[in-house]
Amino acid sequence: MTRKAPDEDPGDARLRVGSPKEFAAGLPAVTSSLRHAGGQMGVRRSLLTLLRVNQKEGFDCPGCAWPEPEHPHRAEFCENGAKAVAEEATVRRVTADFFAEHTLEDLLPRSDHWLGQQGRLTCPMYRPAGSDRYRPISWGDAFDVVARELRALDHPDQAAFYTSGRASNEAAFLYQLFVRGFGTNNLPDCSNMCHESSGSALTETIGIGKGSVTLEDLHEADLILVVGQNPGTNHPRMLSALETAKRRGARVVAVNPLPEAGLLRFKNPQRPSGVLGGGTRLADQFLQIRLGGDQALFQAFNRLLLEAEDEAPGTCLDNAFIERHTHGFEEFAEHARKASWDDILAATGLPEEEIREAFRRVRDADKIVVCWAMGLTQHQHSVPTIRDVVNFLLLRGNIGRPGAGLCPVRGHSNVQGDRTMGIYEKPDDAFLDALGTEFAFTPPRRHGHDAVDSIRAMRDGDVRVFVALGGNFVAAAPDTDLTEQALRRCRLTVQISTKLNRSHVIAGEQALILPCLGRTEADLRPGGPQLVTVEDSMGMVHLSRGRLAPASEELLSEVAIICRMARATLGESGPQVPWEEFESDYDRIRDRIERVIPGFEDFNARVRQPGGFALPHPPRDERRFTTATGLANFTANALEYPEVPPGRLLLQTLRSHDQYNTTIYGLDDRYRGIQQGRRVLFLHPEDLRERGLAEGDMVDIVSEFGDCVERRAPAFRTVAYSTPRGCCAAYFPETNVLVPLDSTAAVSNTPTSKSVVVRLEPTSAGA
Ligand SMILES: Nc1nc2c(c(=O)[nH]1)N[C@H]1C(S)=C(S)[C@@H](COP(=O)(O)OP(=O)(O)OC[C@H]3O[C@@H](n4cnc5c(=O)[nH]c(N)nc54)[C@H](O)[C@@H]3O)O[C@H]1N2
Ligand SMILES: Nc1nc2c(c(=O)[nH]1)N[C@H]1C(S)=C(S)[C@@H](COP(=O)(O)OP(=O)(O)OC[C@H]3O[C@@H](n4cnc5c(=O)[nH]c(N)nc54)[C@H](O)[C@@H]3O)O[C@H]1N2
Ligand SMILES: [Mo]
Repeated sequence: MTRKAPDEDPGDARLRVGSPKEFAAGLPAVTSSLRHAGGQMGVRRSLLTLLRVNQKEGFDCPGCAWPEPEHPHRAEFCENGAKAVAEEATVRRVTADFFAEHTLEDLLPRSDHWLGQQGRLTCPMYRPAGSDRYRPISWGDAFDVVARELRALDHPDQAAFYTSGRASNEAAFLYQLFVRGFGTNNLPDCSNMCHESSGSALTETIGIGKGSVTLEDLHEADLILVVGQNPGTNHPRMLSALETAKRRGARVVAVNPLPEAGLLRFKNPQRPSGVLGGGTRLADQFLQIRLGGDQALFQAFNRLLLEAEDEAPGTCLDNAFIERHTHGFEEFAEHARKASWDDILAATGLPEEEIREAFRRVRDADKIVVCWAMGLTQHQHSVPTIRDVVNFLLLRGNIGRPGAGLCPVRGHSNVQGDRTMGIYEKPDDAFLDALGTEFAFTPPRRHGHDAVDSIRAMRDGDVRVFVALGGNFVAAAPDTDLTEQALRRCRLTVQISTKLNRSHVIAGEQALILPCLGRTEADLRPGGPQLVTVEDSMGMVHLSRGRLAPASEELLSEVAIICRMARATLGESGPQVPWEEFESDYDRIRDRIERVIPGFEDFNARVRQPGGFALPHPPRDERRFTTATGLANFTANALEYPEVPPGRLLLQTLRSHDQYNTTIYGLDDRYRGIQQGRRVLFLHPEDLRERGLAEGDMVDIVSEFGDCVERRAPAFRTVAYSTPRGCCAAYFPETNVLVPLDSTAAVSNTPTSKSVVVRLEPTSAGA
């Protein structure tokens, strides 16, 4: 299958390539955020809105899930957050007139950037079967369409209900209650494509699928490993935490195929010296690892730790911890001692001396934190890789101790909270029992479809109705052509959204757009202004309250949409739920969350305390491990790394500095030196030369998966870049067309977006 480049990639003709930056943030970031915000909202509205981000009386930043410091600066936002806020608080509007003017056919070739730039959705819209465009529909009629189609299914498992990680705890809780009341566990979410590998590995080994550190732990660490993560772009506020840790003497080691700007040096825009001075050097060592080489690196560390202990018993490992709190050490150790240096060097592509130097830092450190994101989670062997990270920390008792632990850095601002609320296709019995008891119904037990399985089920005609609470499923999912066909086969697709995106354009036979309030907006109900809650990456739950006037009078909150959809669909049947009461007073929802989900005792009162409250985390709080063995599990994992046939490259699909997932803010990637274009392929200069290519040549990227399907992303401009030989990079979602649906991580079923085997072909003229 070949995908044409969209007509509408405005700047690519104007693409400019400069040199990459060594430091992140500082003055350019501040001016860039204000310029972007000013363009979307005007200067006055920008300043008033941005000043409320992450303040006590304000809203939770929709940018990412990084936690707030205890005493936020007056302006606790970063470039990333400022852009996310501006994108939502924009004054541009998509009205019914817009849809009257544009058929779906018209919208199809538009780029994601163009679609997003049209502004906020303002009224419910319906595309009836056979029509070429959306037309306005009343809310009541829209809910009747949903109810009619859901009830017409032969079985509740013929519907799937997606969630993106911005939904509040309250919306997420009611959504899964509605879905289970309807009778299915088909609750795929963005996490399936994101940190699912972390959740899988951590649940098996430490008994809870969440990281084990607080912000304070990071500040107190002796050594922080930042692995497979680009915080300068994706979690800029994390750089402040790294800076604090460094000021207190911590060392930082960055492990990444790319020398990402923020990892090397940081200028803190919230400190005068940061804006003007040379900034703080962040990474003490940079390991430029091959894609997918991280399991080998941690196996090397583990072997070296065991050898150091053999040489001087009692000096390296935390034997008391191992004895008392862990299971499986002997078997693990026997396996780990056999890790072969040949394999380690081949997999990592690193000189042995660099690994040994990093190991010396490990040895010298008492308290170690490992932070990671998509560079670890989106490979075939991601789950064993993260298990080996756990082994590494267990060896020295670095879990459940101040200044040390596991830090999977989450993406969407409430993705962790949504999971806590039960957005999960494989719920456990304890949760379902509590939910069923509280609402007097029998929840379905059969596990449901995750994101990849939902696509397969739609493709095969087994899922006929697709509902999305936020997100942009068609653009975020792998194998774009196949996913598009799958969605088009549905009887009905429903998108609950703030902004126009591709998932509105690639729709089922019938389609609904249900526009909702965003985080920044006041949610005024007859009972007064409503607050919602979210959980950050470190398990802190806190309030979020929007203040802006809604983008349109017709918008409903996510909570209201779910309550009305549930009432229309379920009628008097199913769970006993006071949907109307919930819709008018969110405190009542929180009362029930408290009764169903452990850790939310006295929810309404505690969440109103400054800073909110921390959810319990047994390994962190009391070194208690609720695994099958009742202990933290060491695991023996065979070493894996991607195999690349001769002449082929391994492609990672990543984010530019000017996007939020599928939302494209602009066409620059400042830190990597790219301006005015996104169809670029970063690769090693030798890999260019070997193919007889020069920098700037146009190539098609062709993915090779051995299933006879041609997956081609045409017309990318080559950029010579600092990356290991054989490892290249290009932006998501333009390259999702290359990620095969069946190429997923073992156990977690996460698409392997960071290791796609590709070949390059010269772009033929006229393509
Ligand atoms: N501005 C902005 N902020 C965001 C987002 C956004 O799109 N824009 N998205 C949010 C979301 S949902 C998420 S999940 C996070 C994502 O945050 P990240 O995980 O930082 O995002 P990616 O751009 O996918 O970057 C992956 C990083 O891992 C490196 N990497 C890739 N493969 C490997 C590997 O095999 N080994 C190692 N060691 N490194 C590797 C890449 O070079 C890159 O630096 O950010 C969140 N925050
Ligand atoms: N190739 C490749 N694919 C990837 C990745 C990758 O690294 N490479 N990363 C994966 C990851 S980590 C993730 S998390 C997924 C992201 O997948 P998604 O979460 O599905 O995608 P987003 O682009 O974040 O969704 C943006 C849309 O959400 C809607 N929205 C924004 N705010 C709100 C709100 O408050 N309420 C509602 N109801 N809607 C809102 C807007 O309409 C907007 O267009 O993509 C995955 N896909
Ligand atoms: Mo994510």
